[in-house]
Amino acid sequence: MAFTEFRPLDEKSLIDYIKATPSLSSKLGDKSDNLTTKEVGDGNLNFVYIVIGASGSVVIKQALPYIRCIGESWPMTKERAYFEALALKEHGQLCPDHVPEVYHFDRTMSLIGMRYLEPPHIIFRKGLIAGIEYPLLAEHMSEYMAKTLFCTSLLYRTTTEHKRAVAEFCGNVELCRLTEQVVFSDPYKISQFNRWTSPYLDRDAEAVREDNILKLEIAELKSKFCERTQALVHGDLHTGSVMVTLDSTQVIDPEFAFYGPMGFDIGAYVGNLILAFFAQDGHADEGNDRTAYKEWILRTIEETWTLFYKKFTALWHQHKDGSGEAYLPEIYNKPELQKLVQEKYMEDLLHDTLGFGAAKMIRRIVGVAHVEDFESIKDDVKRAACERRALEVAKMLLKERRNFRDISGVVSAIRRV
Ligand code: ADP
Ligand code: SR1
Ligand code: MG
Repeated sequence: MAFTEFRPLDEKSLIDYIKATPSLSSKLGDKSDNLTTKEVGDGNLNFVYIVIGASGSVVIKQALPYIRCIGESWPMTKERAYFEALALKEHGQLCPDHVPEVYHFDRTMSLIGMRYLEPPHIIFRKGLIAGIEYPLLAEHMSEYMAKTLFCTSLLYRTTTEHKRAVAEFCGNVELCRLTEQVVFSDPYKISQFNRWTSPYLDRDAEAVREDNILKLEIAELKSKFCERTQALVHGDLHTGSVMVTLDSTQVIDPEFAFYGPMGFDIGAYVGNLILAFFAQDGHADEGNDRTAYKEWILRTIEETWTLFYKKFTALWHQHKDGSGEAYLPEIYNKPELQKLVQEKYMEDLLHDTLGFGAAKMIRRIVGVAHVEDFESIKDDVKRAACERRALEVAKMLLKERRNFRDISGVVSAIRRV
């Protein structure tokens, strides 16, 4: 069977596709008649199949021309698969230990074949709900963010290389526009897509829509999101985009990738950890009050930023005489000036991280797409109480982010709520 034009696959036609595609069939062993396939997509947008053969496995991800969790009434370009494959390859080259290998990409079919992250890998968000500690996670995530963000920025690249890459990823405009809508616009106005734990949070949602200072701040962040091409960001780096075991951390799902502010990625990740922190009281029971786990989450936030800072500035130091054109060595050659420049850069980045992180928290409480951390709390009253505390912290971080000088101050502020 030829696949010369786009068609949505199912568990059966997928087998024909694999048999006709050597880069996939070669991963699965000889007896390609004995393949098992299972659709496991629990994300918001796409279809994901696990395929197991006699001596290997692959994951096949296909984008259909709409948003899966809403349905065909919300069309969305299937070209998102192209940008996901491009970002997986680019980030995978920079940080192969933490990005699954791409085996195959078919632009016509909007289809990616990649490494199957086999059990015991689970989605990190599910681990957070279950209360599992991951000892290497901060080390791994800080490495992923430091390498991918530093090496795609002007601290490492020439302006010519950078502009060419920016131009390519400008093509992912529809996914960026989706984020503009659901993160920076809808939560601040009446929208048919918004929802929240009603009636308990009705007043809270209304307060977001009536808060002028919040609107001032979110406008500034939206402008940065749309206008700043600082690095190739993942674009959707929440805890559902990370798969983990106790010793492996893998970042999946960069279909929202584009050249944007670094703080959008770090903020998405940290913001989702803060959401997980506030959800813990809803998961507590007689056997486990989750106090120790909440401390682990706070420690993870602090270690992630601290290690990221260390690794990012180490890369900067290592490449200070390289081809990056942001701070030319002829001008910034004095150690005291380099220190000044780095401190300013990293402080601005912390403020962006807090701002974007807060925006990502707010959208998950009063916007269209919610998180399992809260959704799995069955008691509405309990869930609303957890969500309200998270919302209050997010509003504070968004408005007061410039007053924080380091991550320990942020963690203390979260603990005080
Ligand atoms: P979406 O783009 O719809 O958000 P995701 O990329 O997040 O889709 O994938 C949806 C689900 O499929 C994940 O939550 C995970 O359970 C599973 N999955 C995705 N990629 C892999 C992979 N490489 N290995 C194993 N499971 C995967
Ligand atoms: C309709 S919004 C769906 C959301 O899911 C994705 O993971 C992105 O976060 C997007 O905003
Ligand atoms: Mg996803």
